[in-house]
Amino acid sequence: MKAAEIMAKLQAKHAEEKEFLQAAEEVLNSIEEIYNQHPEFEKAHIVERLVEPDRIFTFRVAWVDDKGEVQTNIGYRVQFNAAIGPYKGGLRFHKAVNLSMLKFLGFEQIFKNALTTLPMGGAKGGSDFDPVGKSDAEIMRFCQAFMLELWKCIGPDTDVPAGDVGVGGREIGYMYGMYKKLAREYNTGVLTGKGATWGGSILRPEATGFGALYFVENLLKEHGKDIKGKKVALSGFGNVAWGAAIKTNQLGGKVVAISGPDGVCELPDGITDEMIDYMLEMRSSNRNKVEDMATKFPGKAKFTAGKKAWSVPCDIALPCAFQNELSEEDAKELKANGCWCCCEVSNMGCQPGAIHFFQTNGVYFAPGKAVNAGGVATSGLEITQNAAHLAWSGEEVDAKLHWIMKSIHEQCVKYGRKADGSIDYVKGANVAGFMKVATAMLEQGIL
Ligand code: 2IT
Repeated sequence: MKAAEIMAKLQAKHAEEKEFLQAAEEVLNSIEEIYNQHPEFEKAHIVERLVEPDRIFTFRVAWVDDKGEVQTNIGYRVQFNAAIGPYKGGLRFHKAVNLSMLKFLGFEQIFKNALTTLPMGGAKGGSDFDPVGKSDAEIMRFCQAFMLELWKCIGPDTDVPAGDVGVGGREIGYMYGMYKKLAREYNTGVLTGKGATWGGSILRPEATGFGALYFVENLLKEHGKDIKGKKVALSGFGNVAWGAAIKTNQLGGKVVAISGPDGVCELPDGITDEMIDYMLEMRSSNRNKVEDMATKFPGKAKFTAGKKAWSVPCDIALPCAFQNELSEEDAKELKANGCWCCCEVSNMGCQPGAIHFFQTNGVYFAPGKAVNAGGVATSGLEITQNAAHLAWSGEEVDAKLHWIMKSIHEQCVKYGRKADGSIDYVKGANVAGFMKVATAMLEQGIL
């Protein structure tokens, strides 16, 4: 196969789907070499089948806001690939959600889930519902209306959604309640990210951020370095940045920045436990303003409107917010200010030009599908606990998460080691994930 030819066909077919095409191009370029060493892949048209989702559900979601007015949104579930297990992946509620965004996220999820070592296929869903400024009652009504359609598409052995941007424990609770009401089935394994008293795994809320820092630890160790005393710039202030901030502090790093759509908060003395707790309040307020941190902690957090976290000098940059949030210009600014490591925690957080710049200018770079896989991996552990009707201790979950992140790092090294000894983590993650899924597809016939 020629990656460029397949991409040209995809571009012609799905010209509007920019994010999906970007995600597909990165994977196809990475796997081209190994693919062509396996004529059986070519014969079975593995790649041509892999880039088309198994099925896509779209549906109308109508609900009534606090003023009594009717609102209409679109809901989606993209079931991308189930070669290695039931569909698994989050739900995103954000005003910019469209099919391209969910296809890119579902496609990434296939390879990420394969890297976790657990048997989970790839999926993603969500809605163009905008949580900003919504009351708790509006969030509940929207989640219930969304589940009125989604419940028929999912199930503990078919498709298990979880949270993503705009969907946290509160939203999962409202959706789970409605699922039980509609399906009259009480199997907790239908959604992950549940509350710890009703089937949720301990550490699932922290898992994406914790797992990311365990990956960073492995990467630094591989290069004879460690995180102690290093300055870490985080973007966002949501669930992922929150977990990353806690673990950075625990490992002896210093969080020097968090950010939001409104600007950046510089943290000259690092982030305290109180400030970390306040991140949760900022998120649940649905105001979407990082400036609130500076208002609450004057002197400790310095807010600058319109600037990104990447303007703050750091050793390690961790994008934790949204796709394409770090541009080539940002990468150059980071490097000029002394940054020498960037690990994507958000999905596809870096633009292709930024990745290229990092890789060709001596900045260690690792992609989201490896770095942030601890989140979905712990969702997988939640499914296991639900299936066995038991709950593991925090120590047990954390030990498994450690092992999984170490194993993901090893897979990246195995498939990403270059002739000069350096490691291409993008190639490593894509090839490792792809080989597992492609082999499963091959063994299961033409479908
Ligand atoms: O992007 C992701 O991996 C997630 N949003 C978590 C998905 C999950 O099923 O836990």
